[in-house]
Order: sequence, then C-alpha cells, then structure tokens
Amino acid sequence: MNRKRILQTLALMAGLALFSAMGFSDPCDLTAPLSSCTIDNAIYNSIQPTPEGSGVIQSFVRLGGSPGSTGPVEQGFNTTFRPVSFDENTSPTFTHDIFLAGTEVQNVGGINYYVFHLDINQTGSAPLLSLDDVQIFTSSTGNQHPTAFDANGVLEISGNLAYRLDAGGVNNEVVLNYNINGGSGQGDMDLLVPVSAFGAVDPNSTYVYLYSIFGGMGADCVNQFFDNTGNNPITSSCANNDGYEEWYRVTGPAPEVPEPATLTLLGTGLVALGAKLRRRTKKKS
Ligand SMILES: [Ca+2]
Ligand SMILES: [Ca+2]
Ligand SMILES: [Ca+2]
Repeated sequence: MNRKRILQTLALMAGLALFSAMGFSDPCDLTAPLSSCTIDNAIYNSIQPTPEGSGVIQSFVRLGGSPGSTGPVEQGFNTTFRPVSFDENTSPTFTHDIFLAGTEVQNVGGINYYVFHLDINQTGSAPLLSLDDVQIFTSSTGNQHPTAFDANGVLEISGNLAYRLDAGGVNNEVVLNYNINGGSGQGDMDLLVPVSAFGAVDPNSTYVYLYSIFGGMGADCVNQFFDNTGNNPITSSCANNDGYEEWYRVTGPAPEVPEPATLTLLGTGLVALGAKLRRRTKKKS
C-alpha cells in the first residue's frame, strides 16, 4: 500500500466512523420514479424512466467504473488535476474543472435552482445505492487536488462551501435505485440547489467543485425499501457494486442523430468514394 492509498483509506475510515457516530437519519427514499425530497433547501428528484431529454450530456465527474477499481464505498470530485485524489475516472472527458456558467437553471415555485444531473450504474439484481454526502464548492482557483477532510468531514477545497447534504452535523442519506432507469447513460436523479446558495459570484470565472460519496449505507438498506408493488422488500444492499456513477450537466440542443438507414447509406457512399479515390490514385501512379 503506498502512502496515498493509506491516507485515502484512513480518510475513508474516518468518514465511516463519523457516519456511525452520527447515525443515519431517515433516508430520502428515491427508489421509485418521480420521488422527491428537500434537504436544506435543495431538491432531490428521481427522474422519469425515459431517456434523458434533449440536450448534450456533459460529464464533469465520473467515479469508478472499472471492475476492482473501487470498493463498496466510492468518492471523488471534479478537477482537471492529475493524478486524481480518490476514485475518479482519469479521462479528461469525464472528470474536469467546470465554471458555474453553463449550469442549467430551473425555476421551481418562483425560486431559481442550479441543476446537477446524476447517472448511477449498479447490477440489476442489487440495484440500490446510497448517496451519503454531497459537497458543492465555489472557488476562484481551478485544478485543485485536496485529499484530506477537516474535522467536520468537509473536503479541503480552497473556496466556499455553497451546499452540503450533511450540513449542520446531520447525517442525511439519499437512496437511489438503478432499476428505475436501467442502463448507463440514463440519468437517475436531479439535484437542484438554490442559485442564491452560490452567492454573488461571476459565473464565468467561478469554478464549481462537486464532491460526492456513495455506498456508505451498505447492508443497512437490505429489506428497508419496497418495489413498485409496495409489497416486496428489495433485498439489495446500498453498497456500490458495478458500473460508474457520473455527475453531468445538460447544455445546448440535442445533436441530430442520423437514422440507421441514413448511416448505412452514408457508410456505403464513403466506401464507394474510398474505392473511387483508390482507383484514381492507382491510375495516377
Ligand atoms: Ca443510470
Ligand atoms: Ca450522510
Ligand atoms: Ca456503481
């Protein structure tokens, strides 16, 4: 075990000790479609079991995904810095800095919220996953790479904590169900945080860091949640088991996806063109 791995393990153990010390409050149950909870003025919505609507999905932090790369509990945050601090996917396509600008704003009941989308992936037979903490920071500094937490369990990002799921020493939990919208690339939850929580900052020059941790409830979820009939308890644990978890934003209009027939025609056309070019080249030489 190298030093970084030991530090990470210690941090994780400290976090888990904090969980058990605080005890779980009644978890927010998002195991059914179109469920909703409000925690500290932020809204957690499980989404409709349909493909994500129009717009381009832009991941900014992806956790885990490769078998064996993460354990039952996984954590991380978006940054462009490498090496990453925790269980983040290292591809710059999926894990990188973002500015506050470009985050979708939704108005609910006269209040403006920034929207952060979450796609989880688990096995179909053990589909539950707990979201144990979310910490969203604003900062004027990009490329940060903290690996430690303060005495309250807050990641040591240099900036301001705009929102936290476990704010005020309360151990809140959100329980998600992969099966309500199975398949990767399918969103499962939207987190709406009041724009006012971000303060008077310039969105174009203010970085946003989103830290999250999953799977900490583990076996505490077994038989605590029910399937769509409401009669059968779900035997799944809430530990992370398979596939990545990804936070993303949706921006701009959806790209036009050609029909399969058009694609085939296009493909045939390209092959024909390629053959023609090759023939031409041959003639020339
Ligand atoms: Ca999903
Ligand atoms: Ca928690
Ligand atoms: Ca997973």
